[in-house]
Amino acid sequence: GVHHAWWKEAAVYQIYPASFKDSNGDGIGDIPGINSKLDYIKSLGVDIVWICPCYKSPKVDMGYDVSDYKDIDEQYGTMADIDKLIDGLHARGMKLVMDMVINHTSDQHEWFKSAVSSKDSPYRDYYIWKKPKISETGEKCPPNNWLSAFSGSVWEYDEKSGEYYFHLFAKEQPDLNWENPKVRQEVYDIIRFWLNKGVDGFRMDAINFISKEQSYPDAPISDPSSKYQNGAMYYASGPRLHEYLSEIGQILNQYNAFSVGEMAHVFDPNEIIKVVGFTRNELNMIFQFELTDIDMGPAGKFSPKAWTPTQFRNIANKWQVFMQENDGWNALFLENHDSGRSVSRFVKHRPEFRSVAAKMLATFIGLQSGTIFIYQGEELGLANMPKSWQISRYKDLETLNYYRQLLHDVASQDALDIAMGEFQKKARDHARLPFQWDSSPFAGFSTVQPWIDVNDDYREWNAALQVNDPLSVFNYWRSILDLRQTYKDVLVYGKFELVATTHEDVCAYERSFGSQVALVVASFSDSTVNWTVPLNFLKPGKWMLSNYADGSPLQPEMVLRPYEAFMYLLS
Ligand code: TEU
Ligand code: CA
Repeated sequence: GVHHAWWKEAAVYQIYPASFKDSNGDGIGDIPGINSKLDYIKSLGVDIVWICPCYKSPKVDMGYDVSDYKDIDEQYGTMADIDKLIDGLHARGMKLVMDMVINHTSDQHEWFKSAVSSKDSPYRDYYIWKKPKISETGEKCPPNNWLSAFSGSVWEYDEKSGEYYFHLFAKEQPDLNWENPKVRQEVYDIIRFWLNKGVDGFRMDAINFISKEQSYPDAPISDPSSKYQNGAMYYASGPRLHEYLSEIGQILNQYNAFSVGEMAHVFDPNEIIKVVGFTRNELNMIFQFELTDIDMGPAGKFSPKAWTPTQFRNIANKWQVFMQENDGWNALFLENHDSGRSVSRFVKHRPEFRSVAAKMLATFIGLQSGTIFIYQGEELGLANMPKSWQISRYKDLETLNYYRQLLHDVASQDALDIAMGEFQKKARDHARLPFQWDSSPFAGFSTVQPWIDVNDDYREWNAALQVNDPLSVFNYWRSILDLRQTYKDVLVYGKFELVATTHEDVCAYERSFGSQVALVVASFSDSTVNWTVPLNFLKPGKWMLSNYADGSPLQPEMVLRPYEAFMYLLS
């Protein structure tokens, strides 16, 4: 049978500190703000809170560029505020998970400042340095052709030493050299520091990138229109990844800590199971992005791709079956701080169905096998910024660098329009708009204009309206988390099996444990569809959940309403 573990039964709530709640009227969310909302978080029924980075940082990448791992950025608060957060969560029976950003540091970290000051610095080797490649015409070129996640080369030239340093993300985020055992000891020391403080575990940022192929070969040309190419095959699951993860896993095990790794650009299940296999002792689970990358084309995040609900459910099915057959574990999510909102991405834009569609997506993802992650505002069905918002209202460097690159390449108006259409779906800013607490000015997030604009719809879509409305998206998510706790055997540990459907827009699956069977149905269609229920489900059952006030009774031939979703418990 499936191994039991406390972290398999948990539901996680992700907080983006800058955008959750501002306590001191500077327009930026902060830790005291989070501390003032713990009862709200508890009322949703989650067990773990994961906060995005709030360490000292120049915030070129919103805190994913850390300049001091053992201190809190003053914009977000103090160490005492973090202690309060830990205590406040523990007092309510919840845990705190912090974001560990250890693939790279900020260029303002003391290590890098020293490393860049001289080739003889004891910290030089904490980072990755290479001599230029000399072109046929005698010019200095980057050592290879890899593309950075935020556009341009992964190599930045340092005049002083005549060498390049390596950065997978922004040039202000130099990658650490994990080949250096001293770097690993420093990182492990940071991990222990936070565990000793009482933190319960980590979300490990970009963790699969820590081991690079040491020959740094050129990547094959996958995008002929670009000067730089995707080199993921040489760093996304590098030669020493599992050695390093085992070292980390050992520390985490000593503390019985929670771990979820971010593992982008890897889709091979045989690579992923090495990280999350139950007996491997590397990480509890990872975020893999095959499902949520479904609308991304071959040229990267902002290249378009058409997709169908059938493909969507088949990808989900693939990972469900794989993990249960190989003793692994899934991290279930549709949103995070790096993407657009699920109601604006995975269903059509039909404002009249926004609430049912948000609940349908919650049903689809929330009752699968795995640990469920909810991103702040997802529990309210929050949506992307309106399409009428111009590029000048976007803030994130990923979008802006991409846009500038297009302008620099003198892209056609068509190409710019296509890019804008993709930003409207997938830009990271959508998820980073201020949390919508109530209908007061600035959505109750702050008393002043926040660092990023509040979405236009905050008077109709906010927490205050939803917490007391039994039919709200918020209370629907509550029911899902509640069902997962009440029916742990079947909904946490039970078997997953896709149910064959006669309609391409319908996703149906069953979870089962012994004679207990849960049937979950989710329609991705914005019109009514006919669905023939397989015979084996036509037995006495208990209706448990529906996103329409009058849940449909199970019958041989069903007419599912737009985005209808429900769960039945059969026995
Ligand atoms: O993201 C890592 C990552 O792989 C990115 O390519 C991510 O997929 C991209 O942001 C998608 O738009 C992590 C963090 O989640 C992200 O916020 C950071 O910017 C990044 O690491 C660098 O630390
Ligand atoms: Ca503040």
